[in-house]
Amino acid sequence: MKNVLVTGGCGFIGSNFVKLLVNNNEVFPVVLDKLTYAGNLNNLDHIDKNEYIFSEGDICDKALIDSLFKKYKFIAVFHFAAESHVDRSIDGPEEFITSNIVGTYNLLEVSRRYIREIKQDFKFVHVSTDEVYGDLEDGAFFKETTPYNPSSPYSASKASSDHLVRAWGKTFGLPILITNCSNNYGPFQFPEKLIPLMIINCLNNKPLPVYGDGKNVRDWLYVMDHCIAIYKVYKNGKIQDTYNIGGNNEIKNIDIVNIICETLDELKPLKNKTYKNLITYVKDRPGHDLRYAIDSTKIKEKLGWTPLESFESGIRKTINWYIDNETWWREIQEKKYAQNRLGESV
Ligand code: NAD
Ligand code: TDX
Repeated sequence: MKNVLVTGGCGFIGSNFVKLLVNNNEVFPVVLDKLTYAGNLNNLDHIDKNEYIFSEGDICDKALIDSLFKKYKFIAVFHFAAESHVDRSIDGPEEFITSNIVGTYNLLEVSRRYIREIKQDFKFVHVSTDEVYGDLEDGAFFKETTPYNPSSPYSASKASSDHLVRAWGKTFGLPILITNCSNNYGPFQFPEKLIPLMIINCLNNKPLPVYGDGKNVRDWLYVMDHCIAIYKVYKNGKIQDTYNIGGNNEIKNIDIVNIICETLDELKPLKNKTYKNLITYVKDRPGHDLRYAIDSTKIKEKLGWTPLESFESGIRKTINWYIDNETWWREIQEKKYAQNRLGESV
């Protein structure tokens, strides 16, 4: 089997994607991950250790990337590695500039030199976000042609990386593909993000911090549906093209929190009260985009992708996963992140 490089394969989406590759059994994943606070080797525990190779390292380390390319002769790169949390990018943007922009540049440079020498089929799949398009007015949807208008240091760094990837495609003929996806949720998501943070705070009987008035809208997609879409783009996407991926699930933050509370009221009932009593409105996130919504027509029509999971089934699966995997998140709480507020500073 031919090898592919999966950067950030110990993170939330990357580890779900490694699982998909192993199930598909068409290419062999080599995971490169720096194991930042968000990277967790436990995320790969449920996968047979013979089915992937793990290399600890930084995408900013060009010599390391070069040696991995020489050793494993990759036919593709799936580039997930990034600093991924908007709140942390407000507290400290530097890592976002380094990993998301410089790291992507390094991967592109090694890739282009490598294909010039090796002359084999190769694809560079860059995993990006709908946040590059910025705030969206009511009734509109992000299309692949929507101009970039990022609001946070995180989304600006992802926008920069997208521009670099496109430039390497146009100028050097690197066979690139870009995906821009909406908010993911599901197993192994680090509990700094809205959905796992709210589930775990409920389970710990802690306040549920809703930013601003809770009316900000995100378009939610179950993580495995995102992974399946990326794989379809890899297999059948048109080289140099971009594909938007979304769940067609526009939901206000406060409605998400209410759904989580109601589901937990049923699955883990409290005596004579509801989890909704824990809801607490807090100061808004600086630069908080009001609405995101994706138009996924292109990937649906050109590649026949459609999400398998409804929000109702996906959120129930996710809540059950966090109930069943307390050891996973307790270890994170004890060693890495105690779920305190981030990203308030301006
Ligand atoms: P995550 O924070 O859970 O995981 C990121 C992983 O990248 C971690 O394992 C971390 O250790 C690794 N990493 C970070 N910097 C690195 C470096 N310099 N070198 C090597 N490894 C490094 O993030 P996620 O939510 O899984 O997101 C993965 C990708 O998908 C990101 O590029 C993100 O922008 C994109 N994306 C995320 C979402 C979402 O809703 N989570 C939506 C669309 C796109
Ligand atoms: O405690 C919270 N309270 C709250 O109201 C947190 C953590 C978030 N929020 C709000 C802010 C957002 O409107 O919930 C919404 C979702 O927030 P996050 O989970 O932090 O995600 P978001 O900022 O939308 O970005 C996510 O989706 C796009 C990922 O973190 C990105 O990596 C991805 O690109």
